[in-house]
Amino acid sequence: MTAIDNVKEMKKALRDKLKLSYGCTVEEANEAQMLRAAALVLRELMADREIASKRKTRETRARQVHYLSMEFLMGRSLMKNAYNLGVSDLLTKALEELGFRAADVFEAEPDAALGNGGLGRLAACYLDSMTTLDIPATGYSICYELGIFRQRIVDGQQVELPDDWKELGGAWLVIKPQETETVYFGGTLRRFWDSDQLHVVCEGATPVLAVPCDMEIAGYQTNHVNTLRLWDAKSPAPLDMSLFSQGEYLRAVEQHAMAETIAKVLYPEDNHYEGKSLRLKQQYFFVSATMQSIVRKHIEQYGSPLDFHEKNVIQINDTHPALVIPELMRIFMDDAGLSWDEAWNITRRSVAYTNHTVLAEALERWPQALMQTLLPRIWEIISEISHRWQKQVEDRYHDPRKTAEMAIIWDGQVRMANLCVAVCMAVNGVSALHSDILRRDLFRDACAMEPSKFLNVTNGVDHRRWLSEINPGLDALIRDLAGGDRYLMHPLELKKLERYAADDAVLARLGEIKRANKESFARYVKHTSGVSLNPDAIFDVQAKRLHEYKRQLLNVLHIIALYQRLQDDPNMELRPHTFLFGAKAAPGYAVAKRIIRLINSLADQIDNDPLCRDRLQVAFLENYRVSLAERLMPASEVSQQISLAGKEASGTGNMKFMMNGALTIGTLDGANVEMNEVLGDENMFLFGLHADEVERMKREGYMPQKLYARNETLHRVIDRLKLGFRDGVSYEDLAQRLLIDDEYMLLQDFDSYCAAERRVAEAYADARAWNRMSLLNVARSGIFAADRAVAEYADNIWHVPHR
Ligand code: 26Q
Repeated sequence: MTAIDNVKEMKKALRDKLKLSYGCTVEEANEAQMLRAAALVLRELMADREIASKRKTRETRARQVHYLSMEFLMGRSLMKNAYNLGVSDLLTKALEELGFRAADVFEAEPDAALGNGGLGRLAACYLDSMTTLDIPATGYSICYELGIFRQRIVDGQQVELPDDWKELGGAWLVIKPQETETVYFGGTLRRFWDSDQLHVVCEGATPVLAVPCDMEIAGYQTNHVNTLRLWDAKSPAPLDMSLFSQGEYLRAVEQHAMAETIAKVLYPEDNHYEGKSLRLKQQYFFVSATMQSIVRKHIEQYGSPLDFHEKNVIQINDTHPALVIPELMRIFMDDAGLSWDEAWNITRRSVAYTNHTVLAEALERWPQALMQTLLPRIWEIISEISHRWQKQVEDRYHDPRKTAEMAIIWDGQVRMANLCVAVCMAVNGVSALHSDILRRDLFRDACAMEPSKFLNVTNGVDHRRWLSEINPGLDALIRDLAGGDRYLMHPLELKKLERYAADDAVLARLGEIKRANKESFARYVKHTSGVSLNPDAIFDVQAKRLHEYKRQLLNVLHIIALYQRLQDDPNMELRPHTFLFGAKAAPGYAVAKRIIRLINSLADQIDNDPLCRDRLQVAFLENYRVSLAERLMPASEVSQQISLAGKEASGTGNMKFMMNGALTIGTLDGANVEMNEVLGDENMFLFGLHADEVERMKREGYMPQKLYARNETLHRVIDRLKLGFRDGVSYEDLAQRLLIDDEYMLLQDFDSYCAAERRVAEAYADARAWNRMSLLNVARSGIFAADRAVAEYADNIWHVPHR
């Protein structure tokens, strides 16, 4: 097996790769070229291990996990792979000795941003854990040419730019044309009998080639290597006009255009469904290619599809890959010749579904007409599943209302969540509260039919990346106090830090680490955007996608209230407070974009008011992304997790902040509830309605205008929104939205939120007590490691062994 044991070997390997791929010397190379050379060196280390891992899986006839997701938000890989392969120090030294600044080489890598937010980043964290736990697993998605857009702020407003990542980011991809699959769209169905068997074929369909671009995934302290398989779309035939007659020519052009657009771009909507035909094509494209390739490999090894479910489990990340269900049925029946019942039994036992949202607008409902024309055979199979399910529901409930609610096809729409719930062997939510809401509310009646298949697996994050790799100061402290690097494989060992909760020296050191991280983040922000952050101020951070349910606007309302208090009483005691925001808005989400503009208007106002100098600051961090989060988390002191209770399925940013010692101000929503269970009320700042209170108040009639009329502080804040700030932009529209409807109950939670913010400010005044709470947050964050979550999937859903 290829190995690199010292700096000298590493330098030689880098030189060789530079020569091979660029024909240049170290002296001639720039950072980008060196980055590619380093990627090639690490890929070579992984390649042997990957082959060995695959051989072992084959020889032991082990059950394999296939994780299907429309998104994998991988971020950068160089540091991560070097870390997992145990060569990060060697690589850093070698780069420096070759005359490079290692940091510049790492910085040259673009994020592989093939995802929107939580769901995509979760998939990336789970790939790391599955590999580290020695689980034979493969991730599948699309090799989008453009990832999530790059965000720029121009005159306070979001502008979207294309994220052309593949030029350099492609250094990690291995293209495997020999494993190409063909996916068919459209056409018409024809049936015929042949030796007593009914055959279904689709004629005149448009073929699109799916070409694998594989990314190797190294685990930590293991030789096991898994693969992330990203499918690229290609047209089967080159466009050669001279070959075609008139009619064929147009068809060929259309086919070509279809193939070329499928893998073009990631849809930038997060927690919002849009019934675009291209999105459906993307889903079927990657699902069909994936399932064909999995079944093909299975039959190659085992000779028959009948034991497919014993050797394979398909995990689907939300409903986006739900077409696996009819596609597996189709492959088993039409390609492998199984009967409906045979195909059904295998399919049902192979697929498991994770739900990530209860927001009505995020549930996928595809128009029947679109499905019929684009995927005629898939439509037929879904119709049959739907009929059989409906009969089961009727037999059980004899209730037309339930029949309507639980239907898979209804009102000209195909409801993907109901399809998954009807078919899958397991359905799970992503936090205890969210899973309860699924069982009690969204999937209540299906749950009553088969309660044992509704499970919870609380999310987790890759603590090796999100703590150890990005926060070396804290990592060193943990190693000193909690048994060296043991916590990297055993995250619950972080608990050992608790012994030092009363140790002044340790608490002081923790404070110094945070201070140094803040200074380093401030330098970075200064360097990249020109904005000066005051490191003496508390760093109070809300970083996540912009969505009304996440209530960035509530944060803004409080800041305006604080600003008005300062204007009323310029001599008031106010500890320096810096509010940081990072958020992308979906390009078509007008309200979200207005909120971004508002944050920038407010930042500008406060920045230009001498009253606020060194006391109050607001900054909007442009282009929030994985690599920026990696710099931000270690520098954060307050973590804003303030969604309306019942709306945030779990949250994962909350866990990353906690691991890095930030204290949470939050509602009892998603995984915050479980954070509260380990921290107690005394180590976080809770506020706001509980999920059941939200429901009750909505039922009984909620009237935000009354709060506006009665609450003077709130009244003034809302009036200021209407008036706007020094840039002359009025936010009357946002004010009206709050007064008329206030769907996410900002006004209701406003007072309680302001009170919690006051408790934060008071607590911060006592540095020792603050550092103690911070230490306890780090110490108790171990259960939010992805290793724990993946082990639960392995034990309770996949039934596969692990380390
Ligand atoms: C669907 C159809 C058409 C176009 C886009 C979409 C789409 C895309 C992305 C729908 C939803 C998403 C993303 C959802 C998401 O990120 N959900 C988050 O998942 C996290 C991981 O479980 C949770 O922690 C968050 O609470 C949840 O909001």
